[in-house]
Amino acid sequence: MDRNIEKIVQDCVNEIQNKIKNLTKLNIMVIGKSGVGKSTLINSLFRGNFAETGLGRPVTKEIRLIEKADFPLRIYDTPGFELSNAQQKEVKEEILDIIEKGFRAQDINEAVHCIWYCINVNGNRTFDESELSWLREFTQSPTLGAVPVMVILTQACPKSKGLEMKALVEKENLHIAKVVPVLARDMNFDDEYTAKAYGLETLIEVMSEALSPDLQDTLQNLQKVSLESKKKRAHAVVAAAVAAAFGEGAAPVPFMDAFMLVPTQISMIASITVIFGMDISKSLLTSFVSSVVGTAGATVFGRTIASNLLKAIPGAGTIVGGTISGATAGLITTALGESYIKIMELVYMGEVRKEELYGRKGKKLMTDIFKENLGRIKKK
Ligand SMILES: Nc1nc2c(ncn2[C@@H]2O[C@H](COP(=O)(O)OP(=O)(O)O)[C@@H](O)[C@H]2O)c(=O)[nH]1
Ligand SMILES: [Mg+2]
Repeated sequence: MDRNIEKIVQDCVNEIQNKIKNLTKLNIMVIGKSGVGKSTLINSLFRGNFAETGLGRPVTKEIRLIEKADFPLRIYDTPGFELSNAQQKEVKEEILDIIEKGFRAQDINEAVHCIWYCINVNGNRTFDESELSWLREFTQSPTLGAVPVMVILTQACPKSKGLEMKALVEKENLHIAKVVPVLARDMNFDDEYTAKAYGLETLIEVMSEALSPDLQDTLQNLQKVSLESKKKRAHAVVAAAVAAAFGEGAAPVPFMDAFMLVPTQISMIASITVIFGMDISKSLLTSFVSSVVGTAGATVFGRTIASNLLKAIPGAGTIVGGTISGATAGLITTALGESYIKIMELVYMGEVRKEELYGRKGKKLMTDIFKENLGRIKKK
């Protein structure tokens, strides 16, 4: 195998591991009576069957922390919350205490990033007044600061009832970010009727809007319900990579030195991999890199960019004076990033098995996708 390709792939693998290791941990405080569907929600939303990995360790009398080594999610769970008067007070104090400690740590990995207050819709004719009054009091605590509170209406079926309850909560004008009705898993009724799960994608959108930029990659890495949300983030990564390296006023890239492009592109590929939250093997990356590099005999990542590749892009011109313009390098990088997103999408959707991408047919598919993306740029 080409030594150059081998090195690029190894750098890519290292960069992916590095980015995963350095993902900011997302800390969610999940509050709600036992049985409302907190664990089910977490497992439906995030990869890794996280909430099944045990009860977590007690951090206070009522609150447990679920965490897993090398996993960028930590859940503060209130598994035994029953809303008796004494317990209500106690849980509130404990939650505020944990939030306060998080602030004091001055470390984003220790802060509580958002709060889910879960209320069960199923079987509720109206609200348990004590639940609303708890929430009212809780959301007025100054300690809460800017930590967003989301009210999640769990097991919200039928949908109409979920919406009814949503309107009721919203009427309260509480200090909360959003009310989101969800049905985390399909629900069967007497084998005659199945209510389909819904609302999870909306919850991811709401989370994405509420969380700081530092947590966006983490959120996407963890969530397994919204392809659209992953793609949106991945497109943004491509645009940012291109703008940073080859944006307006970027110097021409010395042609013989076009490997200057490599770190930018490797970092971009690694970020997209992290966003999709899948295990991507060295074989797949090798296959991808070599199929892209092989296109029109060009080394997109490498030292040279063949002139016939440049011909595919109007205005790119030929290689004059030993440089290619920053804009051209940007266009190629865009095509590269968008192609990789497309491949991740196919694997994510199960339309292509990873193993299928290692062989000749897989390489051909990836080459075609890359050419198609270059062609799309040509049209613009
Ligand atoms: N079909 C279906 N069952 C759910 C849903 N949410 C919760 N359940 C069921 O309700 C029960 C309690 O849920 P669980 O997640 O353990 O509640 P927790 O005590 O709040 O963590 C379990 O039997 C779940 O299977 C849902 O969205 N759909
Ligand atoms: Mg639970």
